[in-house]
Amino acid sequence: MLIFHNPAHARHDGRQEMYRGRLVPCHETPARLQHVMDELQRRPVGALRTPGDADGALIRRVHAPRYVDFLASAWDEWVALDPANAALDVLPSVWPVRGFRADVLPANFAARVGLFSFDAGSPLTAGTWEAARTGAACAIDAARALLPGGAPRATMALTRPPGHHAGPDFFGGYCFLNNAAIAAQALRDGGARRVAVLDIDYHHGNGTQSLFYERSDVLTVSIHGDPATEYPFFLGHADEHGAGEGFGFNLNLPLAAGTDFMRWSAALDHALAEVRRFGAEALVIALGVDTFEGDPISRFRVASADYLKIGAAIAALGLPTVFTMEGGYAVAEVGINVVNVLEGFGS
Ligand code: SP5
Ligand code: ZN
Repeated sequence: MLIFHNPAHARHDGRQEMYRGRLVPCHETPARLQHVMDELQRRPVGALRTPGDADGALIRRVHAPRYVDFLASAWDEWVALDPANAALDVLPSVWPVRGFRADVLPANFAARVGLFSFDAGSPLTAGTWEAARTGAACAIDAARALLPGGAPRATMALTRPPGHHAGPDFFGGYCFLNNAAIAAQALRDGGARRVAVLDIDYHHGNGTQSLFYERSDVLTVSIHGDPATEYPFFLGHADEHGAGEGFGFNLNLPLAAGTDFMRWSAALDHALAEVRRFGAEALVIALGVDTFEGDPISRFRVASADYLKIGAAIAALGLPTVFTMEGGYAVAEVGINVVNVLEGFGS
């Protein structure tokens, strides 16, 4: 296992997210990744690498260029509005919902923050762009390291902020650039004819689904809390099968809050069978460990030891595999749970 870790991750350090009328401390913190790094010191299941420069052209084929430009300049624009803003994070407060126009780029900064986002839980900070861009570099390098001939079998983009909620031109759900989608596209570009993205984060991978919804070359599968009650609420239902060319190439497996490992792993078996049936030549796992029974914002009941079995079940597909780091907010256990998946997968 080759693990590309993001040396700039801690530069993304949000203060607060909006929750039930209050600003509360962010769940998505630098300490999460530090715990994974610490656990990798104790259990060196892979070799650590830092990424090279991000391939900006690839990022701009996955995400809309005007969105990427916005992310790159947002912090400087924010501080230019008022130097006192440097002590605050950027959070959106107005969005173009149904019937509003998204084609006209507003001159107003707050309007552009809303145009390019979908929740008020994902603060953009001084180092967000650097952290996100370096994370995308981890995803690209992790994908490209797999390509020539399939050794190593697996790689990981060990990064934050996470990525799977970020869509073609929006951030949200703590995500800014969709690392799993960028890895999948890099695998396609490198010659894998069919790539599957399997998202096992507690939350539906809405960004990844949207990015590939009309494509048949990338199968997207997500196992997640039922959006009827769970974030991100507005996508992730079982009747979303893909559109146009992509019809039949999206699979959602929503599960009720409270689901235990026995029922969760039945969904995993279903998902893995679909990946096999699709004929994937490479696999991306959007790895969130917020399915953990102790997660403070999620409601599945997966235990730490179960993550070993999850890794082994994924490995049994026998595919070149890129893992990307997504959610998981029981900070002290995030390292154990992530490294359990990698250890279960084997080298
Ligand atoms: C990558 C990822 O896992 N993103 C998840 C984003 C979830 N955002 C909404 C979280 C709602 C927080 N609820 C706070 C409960 C405090 N007790
Ligand atoms: Zn999640």
